[in-house]
Amino acid sequence: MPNDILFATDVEPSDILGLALDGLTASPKTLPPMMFYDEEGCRLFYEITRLPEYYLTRTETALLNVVASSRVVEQTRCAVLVEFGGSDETKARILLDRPDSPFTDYVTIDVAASAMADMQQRMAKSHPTLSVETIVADFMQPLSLPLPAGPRMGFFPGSTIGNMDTAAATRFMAAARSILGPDSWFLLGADLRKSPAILLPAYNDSAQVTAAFNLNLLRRLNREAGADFDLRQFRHEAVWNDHESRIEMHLVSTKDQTVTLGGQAIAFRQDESIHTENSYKHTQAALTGIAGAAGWNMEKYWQDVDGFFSVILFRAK
Ligand code: AVI
Repeated sequence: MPNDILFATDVEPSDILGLALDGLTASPKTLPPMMFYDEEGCRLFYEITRLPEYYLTRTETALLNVVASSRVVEQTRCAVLVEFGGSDETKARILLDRPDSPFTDYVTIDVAASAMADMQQRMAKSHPTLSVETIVADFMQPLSLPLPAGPRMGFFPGSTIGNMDTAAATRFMAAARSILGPDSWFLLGADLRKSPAILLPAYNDSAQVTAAFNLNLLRRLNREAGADFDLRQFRHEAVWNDHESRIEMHLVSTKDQTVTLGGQAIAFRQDESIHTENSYKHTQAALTGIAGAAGWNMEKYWQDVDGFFSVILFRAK
């Protein structure tokens, strides 16, 4: 299942080919969701976040404004904000822009080195007194990273945790706990389980931007891995898997066909799918359960009036 980490724009071409071959020779076929985020994929994802059907971004943004205007963040006395995957600082700015923000340091950890360097330049202009550091690392590993001293708050917005299965989400939260150290806090943004009548359009929008985002994976493989996918012979599909409580994205072959990749022929039957992404939709109890198993206690919980999205503040046990 595609359950690992995202936003790896700086993947080496040889890795792309190897990862794609691993997934496409497996049964059922898969491709890792981190491959979505080449330049065009990042642009399409940004468009997705502005779609009327994709309620996640605007709902989380509204909630973060509520969180920022409460005194809760200051009361943690955290001086260091550590964003996991932070090459787009838009949401962190909601916390950092407060006149009474307690943060003196903003650190981002990601594998996308070039996007983080751009972010650092933007922040240097807008926040000249804030110390901004970028760390190029895979934050799924419980490494000891050179973080500034002082109480730290981890930040993981965007419901990216939903793109991991429970085991991977628990591993991530435990890695964050060990990276941030004792006395740390963690602010998580996560989408919630709800009716498929709301969920399905968010992943199958009428402007077909999500379809373009999904199909762009094949375009990337054609360009970077020498594949010969005919994009007209695959269609985007988003389905709700109630048992697993997740939206699944697939690319479905519209006919029997053979595609070549790295000199290897990959056969597709008509209607056979490549499973490209899972987006888990948890309940509050499931989220606090995952965090609890990884060494975090829930301190405060926010959700919007519709109960669509949650922002949760955790404290290290
Ligand atoms: C990045 N991630 C939280 C998005 C999601 O909603 O799972 C990726 C996405 N896939 C399709 N639309 C958006």
